[in-house]
Amino acid sequence: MTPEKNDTDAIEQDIVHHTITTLCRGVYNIDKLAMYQATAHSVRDRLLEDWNLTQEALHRENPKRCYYMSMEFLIGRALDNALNCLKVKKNYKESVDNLGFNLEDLLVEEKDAALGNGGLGRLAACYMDSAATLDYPTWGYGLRYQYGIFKQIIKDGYQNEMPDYWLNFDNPWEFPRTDIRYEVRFHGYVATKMNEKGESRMSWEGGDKVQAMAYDVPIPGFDTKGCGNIRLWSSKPLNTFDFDSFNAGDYDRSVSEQTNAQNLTSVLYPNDNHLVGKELRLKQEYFFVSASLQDIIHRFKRAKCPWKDFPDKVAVQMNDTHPTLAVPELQRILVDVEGLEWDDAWDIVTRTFAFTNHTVLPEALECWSVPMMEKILPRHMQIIYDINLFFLQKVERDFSPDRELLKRISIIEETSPQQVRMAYLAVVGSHTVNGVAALHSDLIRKNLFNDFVKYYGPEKFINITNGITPRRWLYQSNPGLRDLITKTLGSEEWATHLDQLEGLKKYAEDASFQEAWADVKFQNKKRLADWIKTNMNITVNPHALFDIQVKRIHEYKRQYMNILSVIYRYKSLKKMAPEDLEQQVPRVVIFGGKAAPGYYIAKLVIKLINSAAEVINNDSSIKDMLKVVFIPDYNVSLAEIIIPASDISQHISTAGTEASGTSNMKFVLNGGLILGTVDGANIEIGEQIGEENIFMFGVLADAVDDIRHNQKYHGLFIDASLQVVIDAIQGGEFGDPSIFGPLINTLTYGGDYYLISTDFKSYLQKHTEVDDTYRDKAAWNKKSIMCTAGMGFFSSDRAVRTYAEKIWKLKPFKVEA
Ligand code: CJB
Repeated sequence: MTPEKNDTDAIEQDIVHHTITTLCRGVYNIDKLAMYQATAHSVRDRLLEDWNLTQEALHRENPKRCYYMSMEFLIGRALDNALNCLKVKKNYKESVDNLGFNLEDLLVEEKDAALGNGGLGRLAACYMDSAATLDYPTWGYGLRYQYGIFKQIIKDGYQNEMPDYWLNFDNPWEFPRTDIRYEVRFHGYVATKMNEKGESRMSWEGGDKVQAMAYDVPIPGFDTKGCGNIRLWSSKPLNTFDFDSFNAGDYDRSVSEQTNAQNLTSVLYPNDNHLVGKELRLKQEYFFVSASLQDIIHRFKRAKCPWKDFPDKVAVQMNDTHPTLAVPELQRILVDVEGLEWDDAWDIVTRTFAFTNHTVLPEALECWSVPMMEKILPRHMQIIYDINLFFLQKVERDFSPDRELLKRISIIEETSPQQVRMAYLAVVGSHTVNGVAALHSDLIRKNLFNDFVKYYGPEKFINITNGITPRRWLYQSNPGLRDLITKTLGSEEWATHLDQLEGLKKYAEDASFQEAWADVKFQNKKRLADWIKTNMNITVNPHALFDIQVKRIHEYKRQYMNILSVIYRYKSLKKMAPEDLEQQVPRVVIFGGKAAPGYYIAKLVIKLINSAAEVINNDSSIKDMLKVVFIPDYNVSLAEIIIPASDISQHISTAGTEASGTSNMKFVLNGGLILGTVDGANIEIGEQIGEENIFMFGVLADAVDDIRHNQKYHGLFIDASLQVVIDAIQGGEFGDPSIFGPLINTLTYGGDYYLISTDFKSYLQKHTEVDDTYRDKAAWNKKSIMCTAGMGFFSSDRAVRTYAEKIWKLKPFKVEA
């Protein structure tokens, strides 16, 4: 693209051209959606030039590449990001303006690509952004769900789920690759066959086949000609139509294959940190790894390198255990299809894969029943048994013959029926395993993978603390702060060198800088307050302290504890004399997040928040000192409005349960303070920004087991403050108390597994400290500046660079114009 191509006149012409040709519309009869589409198509033309340039160069030079396999990519909207990356936003704004539209109005017409549940999927999207920006030859592989995460609707305070029809309109950000298709088999049987060399080999035969078709999603790098790619697979029927059934009048059957095949990639499983052992999910996982590996191998074979060089050309990162079937699948291809010896094949496999663990929660660890695996993937089950046998033999021979140890470390769990422990398979099949924050990596070394650490040695188990892309999470979502930082530091280089934010520290006590800083925050709070007014008809005061907790609703994340503390605050405000009430710091407590549709307790938490909000927001006696808002359908685009508006955000998981958290990083990057437990990446955030700038409370991870044990045998201690709240709920102050019975029971009769009663008092104390600090505006502003200034470490650029250097052994591959 020549520079003139990005002149405003040329851009206008392009948009008009796409209106007439791509959309087949007259320019004088065009609404916002169509204008968005025409604009998006013209931006994509520019992006595609970079995409082609990059992919052609990669094809030509054939450097080592990394493939990031993830069942989830929570990308969000693409247009604004592309405009920023290509550095054409200013001109587009002007061109769109000349055509009678406002660019900001068009941006919101785009539907989020919401192919993920929460942190894990969003992390994958941030990593793709950084890999492209840093010119690492990295592709994502995933599934093209027709329905992403459900749309959350709140009705009478309860969560209702609606399908996410994200592909209803044309999607300019994906390219169907009708020529890139692979067959994927399920079921069938295993036979013995002679290969070309006359050796006897196992062969997976029969069964049903579906086709995987590729869709490419370009991932622009920021300020580089390089453009990355996420290749998503969509299932298609192999034979589209059964004419025999059709002719025999059996119309349903004639299209049944088509329907079955398409169903495979229809919908994203809406569970976060929770395994659902469904057959369709297992099929999705295999479909995904089979298609991806066929594609990777096809590309590898073009260069005619020997198989032993495969790990020098290919690194595969498994994003959690969801892609772990790739381990037995590559082994199967190498041994059964390519005729390699088992040990040679296994050497290649274990030099290729690496595995990221994202959770220690037992309910989230994938285990597949052996009978189900045998039915759907009979050859893989045999291979997994063999991998396990050879592994256990080695452990016994080289390390310890202890039966108990061998039982503990076995990939197969001897339950009835037997289960395949996917995390163990991933460890055994990978050269490197990483956790996602320092504490989390320590915990997996000490607990989940302890036997493996002893056997393999500690080097195999490393930590790479998560990161977030500063492009989406500051540059794009917080233009006010972006411009202030750029003006202060003298350039925008910080967007790709986030450590440069350090340069803000010297202005932390500068009164006029503080004023400018605080004004940006106020404008962002106003933007959110306006959104809440327009969309929810609730009035909130932007001068109040904005206290935000947005994330998946889960017992371990303790939104329940948050709403209990809000009720406590409400009860306290109600008791106050008018002159005391006036002295309080007004608060707006904002919640957002989806609960898995089958997660009953999490859905009750949503109901309690909404019921409490209803009472509190309509109680004039507390003089607007407290407002509660549950923002429905929390997603990436809403996060971009919500996060820059926080004074305080809450990350209050029971110590040891949140692997890292990444929204904590986003809030702090945007100058929001944190109220958090000593968990996940909160700890490292405190170290980076200074412990005096973070509000931490609660028990430590290594105390949790003992406390649970004590609670079990000696009962709970319910503090008076917590009892006030329980009494209020049970007394019907927030509606029919029987509704909340099961929720209260998780505390009183359920043993309080997440230690709310233990942490409640210190949590309330921290809230008071937050209020007191907020009264001193200069002190607060200084902390806020120090927050942003200390966040350089949490750029996903740092994280991806570490993966590339320590795990993938990958070098940047710079594309020249
Ligand atoms: N995580 O979002 C998910 N889903 C899972 O099934 C397991 C873990 C989250 O991954 C994030 C990225 O590493 C972490 O920051 C977060 O703590 C973890 O819950």
